[in-house]
Parts: sequence; structure tokens; C-alpha cells
Amino acid sequence: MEIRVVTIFPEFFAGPLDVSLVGKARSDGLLDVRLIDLRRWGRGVHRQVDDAPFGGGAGMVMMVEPLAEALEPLAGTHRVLLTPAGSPLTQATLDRWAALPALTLVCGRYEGVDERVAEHFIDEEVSLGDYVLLGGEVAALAIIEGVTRLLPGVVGNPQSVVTESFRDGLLEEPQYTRPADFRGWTVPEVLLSGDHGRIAAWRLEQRRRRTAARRPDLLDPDR
Ligand code: JCQ
Repeated sequence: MEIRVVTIFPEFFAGPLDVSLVGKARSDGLLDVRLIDLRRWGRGVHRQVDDAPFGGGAGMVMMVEPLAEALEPLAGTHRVLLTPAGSPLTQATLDRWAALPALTLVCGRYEGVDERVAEHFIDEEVSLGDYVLLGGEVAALAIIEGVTRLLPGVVGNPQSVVTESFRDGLLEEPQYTRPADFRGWTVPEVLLSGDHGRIAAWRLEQRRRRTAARRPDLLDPDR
């Protein structure tokens, strides 16, 4: 799979792309990440890519020309803009993108991007969640990780690729490993019982309780 990242900070990606399973997927030839420096198409000696908003207001807006020139040749790849104003990114989104031959991630900055970019050069706008970052770079890295672990041959055991926390729409149950007693904090007795029926029932109950407490939205079919 090819993932292109359009950014004014290509150096942001050097560390994260070299380590862990993303680094391994790249050196194994399963993933090809291309960093595209938007300033290549910037205006003037300062390679400017932002300008003041029409209508007034605080902050700067990313200009249409540099993004148009960067993104027009990438028509045919699925072009995604990372923005807090996008649709929420879900595991289903990542499953869909992991099946594509090529994905382009566009990192927004400043107060936003000229709407004509979104209208003419972007296929989908997504958000990582209801908070604001300085730019889309961290969101792009999250997407690269989420997609990479779904690529065939990246994660050793295909079972563990089953979208863990979203299995049946419930959060995962608590997990424990040795020692069974750490400072008097013990592992639930049922997990040491060897009774697989009781263990399965306990795990399901834990998942339901945890989901109700932390993510009631997942239990409400109307949301
Ligand atoms: C992504 N959740 C939050 C910040 C403007 C495109 O315009 C902007 C993009 C950003 C960076 O992305 C986020 C974000 N998902 O903040 C401001």
C-alpha cells in the first residue's frame, strides 16, 4: 500500500515511521509512505501557504493554490483531509482504507483550509475526535498506524487483528498476567479457576459493565 502525506512538517514523521510495526512494514515492502512538503508550492520567498480569511476574523487559512497543485496530480488516490470539522474516524473507516492501493492524507494547519480545496481536491474529511490539535500530522500518524496493522503480513497473528476494542460493539474486559498477587492486589479468582464457562461469562459481564460506564453511546442503538 502507498500512503502519501501532504504536510508543511515532513520532518515530524521521521521518528514514528521508522519504529515499531510501521517501520517493519516499510522495510518489508508492505507499506510505502511518501512525505510531500506543501511548501514546494508555497508563494514567494517565504514559500507562504496561508493567508488571512476573507470576511475577517482571527488566524490564517491554508491557501487554495499550493494545495490544488499538490493534490491535483494525486486524483485517483483517495484524498483525505484531517480536520476537527470532519466525520468521526472509526474502525470501519480504517478497514475500508486498508483495502485501497493508495491513500493521501492531507494535514491541515492554522484555522482551516480554503473550502475550495475540500470541494474540488478532497474525497473525505475526517476527525480523530472532538478536540483541536495544532495540525493534522498527529492524526495522520494515527491513521497510518491504524491502517498498517490491517495490511496482510504486518501483524503475525491474524486473530489479534480482529478489531479488539470494537468486537460486538463492546469494550474489552480487563486483562491480567503473572504474578497472581502483586502487593496484595490479586487477580480475580474466576480467571484462575480453569472453568472456561465461568471465565467467558465473567468476561462478557465485565465488558458490558465497562461499556455502560465509559461508553454508554455504544449501547444506545439510536446514536
Ligand atoms: C483532527 N481531530 C482533531 C487543526 C484546523 C484542516 O483544518 C484544521 C486541521 C487541524 C488539525 O486537525 C485536528 C484534528 N482530528 O485538530 C485546525
